[in-house]
Formats: sequence, structure tokens, C-alpha cells
Amino acid sequence: KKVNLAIVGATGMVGRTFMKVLEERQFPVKNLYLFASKRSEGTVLKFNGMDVTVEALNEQSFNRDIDIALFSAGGEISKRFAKIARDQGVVVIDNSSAWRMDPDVPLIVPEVNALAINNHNGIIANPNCSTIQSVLPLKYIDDAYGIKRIIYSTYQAVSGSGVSGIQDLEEGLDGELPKKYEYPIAYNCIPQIDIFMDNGYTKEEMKMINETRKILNNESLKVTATAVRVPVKYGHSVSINLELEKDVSAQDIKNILNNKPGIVIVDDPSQNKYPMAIDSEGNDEVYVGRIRKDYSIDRGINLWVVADNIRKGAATNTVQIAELLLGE
Ligand code: 11C
Repeated sequence: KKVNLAIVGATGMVGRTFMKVLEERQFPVKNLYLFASKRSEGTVLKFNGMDVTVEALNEQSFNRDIDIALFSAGGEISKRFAKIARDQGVVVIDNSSAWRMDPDVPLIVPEVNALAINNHNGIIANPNCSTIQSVLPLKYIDDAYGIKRIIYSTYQAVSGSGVSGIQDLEEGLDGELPKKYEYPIAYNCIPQIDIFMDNGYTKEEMKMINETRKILNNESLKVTATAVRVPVKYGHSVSINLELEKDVSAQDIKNILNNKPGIVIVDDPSQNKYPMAIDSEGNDEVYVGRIRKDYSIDRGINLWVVADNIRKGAATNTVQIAELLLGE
């Protein structure tokens, strides 16, 4: 069955990648509708070799036969328009943080909790990029060995901030002052992603904590996070320290993760092989390496997890959710 599909935020980095991923995966699109802000109205984008003209999003945009809408235009647009679309019979898959923690909205990584889709009420949320790549290996480890506590430390690419993040890095390397970030990102690491909350954590860190609990379906799971922006264009890296219920070896963890959908293990210290952001760029897999015991506690494990934040962290995961909907 072919579906009528809309993309909200079509001209953004994730919006354009939606189109690429839909083409690559031969998603069965009948008609494609592209929406963006008034500024981008009239822009012509190619999809499957055809020209599609971008329309300015408004309250009437969904008054037609649209089955699924992929939103990636920021939280404010999602808050304003997702319910309007839903009330017109459109199923919204939202890449912003607007609906993720709403108890009526499933938060899905298809390899991890696909069944949650059965409870949707017209809005489905795509998790934060650093959360998606982290929970994929953690789900298998949790099922097999029980996770007691997670410590996340992230090394996040500037593309997570959109085109302006990439510009700040490129221009900063030429000595220009930053425009997007408060401090230079060239030759620097910034231990702040998104705004600070009252508890001293940033919003990005709280997203990782809360979304991990929701996806792993364990509200009391102990999780802490430090999220850092690094001068990398594409690919988030996450150092994950785990305390488990059971005593396991690094090899046990490798065995559990081996050949799991969406995961590639790159872990051969004898050959200096480990996942790196530059190798993840343009790919959909989540790469896991540096798997080793944490000898500072009784049942500890360390991992290094890397994925393309625009693809598996955003566009690809959203399209995979749309594929789940088709097979619902
Ligand atoms: C970043 N993770 O790297 C953010 C971007 O909640 O979807 C995605 C923000 C989100 O800056």
C-alpha cells in the first residue's frame, strides 16, 4: 500500500535527510507534501527524480489526504501543529522533544521497543539522537544481565545544532567568532548542550536520563549524564559506564551484542580498532567498541557507542517508525 506522506521542516538538515532515507529504503510514497516556514516557500526539492515544491506550513496544511507526517521543525512547531494534523487523521511521527515524555505518546527505537507503537494515539515520538544510539545496545544488555546504573558521557557533533553549528565550527577554524554557540567550538569542547535546568543538569542531559527510562521501561533506573559538544561535524560518541545485576565478562557483552539488528561491533584493541565518528558518517548502524570491564566496581562494564546523529539519531529512526506503522 502506498501512502501520502508529509514532511514538516523539509528544508532543514534532518528534513532533507528524511527524503534521502525514504528514497534509499524505497518507502512506498504515493504523494509527498513538503512544508517549511514562509521563508522557504517555493523552494523546489527533488524526490525520486521528481520536483516537489515546498509550501509554507499553516493551520490548513493538513486538510487533505495525508496518512503520515514526519515532523522535524523544532519543538514549538510540533507543539503547535502536531495535534492539528492528528485531528485531521494524520499520524504524526515527531522528531522534536515536544511530545516525548507525554504518557500518551510512544517513544520508539524500532529495534528496542517496536511494540509500543500499538498504543499510539496519532502522535509518535522519535527520541533524542544521543539517546537512540545508547539504548540500542543497552536494551540487549539490560534484558540479559539487568542494568542497575548508567553513567553517560557524550561527545556530540555540531550537526546536532543544525547548519549553524557546522558553520560555527568551519568559521571558527578560520578564526571567526562563534554565532550559534556562546563559546568557540573550534579547538574546544563545550560542556553545555541546550539550556541549564534548575537541578544543574542541561536539558540534553535530562533528555538522555528521562528518555532512557521511558524506552527501557524502567522509571526508577539510575541514570546520570554529562553531555559535551565537540568539534566534530557528524557522529555522536557516547562513553557508557554500566553497573549490572550480574557479573559478566567483556566477552559476554560482545556475545550478547553480536549480530543484533542495527549494531556493529568494532572492537579489536590489538589492531587499534574502535568506532569513530568519522566512520559513522552517512551510515545507519550503531557502532560499539572499547567493551571492557570496569574493575573499579564489582559488576561494571564500559562501552563506547558511535552513530551518525542525523541518520540513526534522527531521520533513519523516524523513517523506521513509519515503516513499523505500515506493518502495524
Ligand atoms: C544535539 N541532541 O546534538 C541534540 C539535537 O531533542 O532532538 C537534537 C535535540 C532533540 O544538539
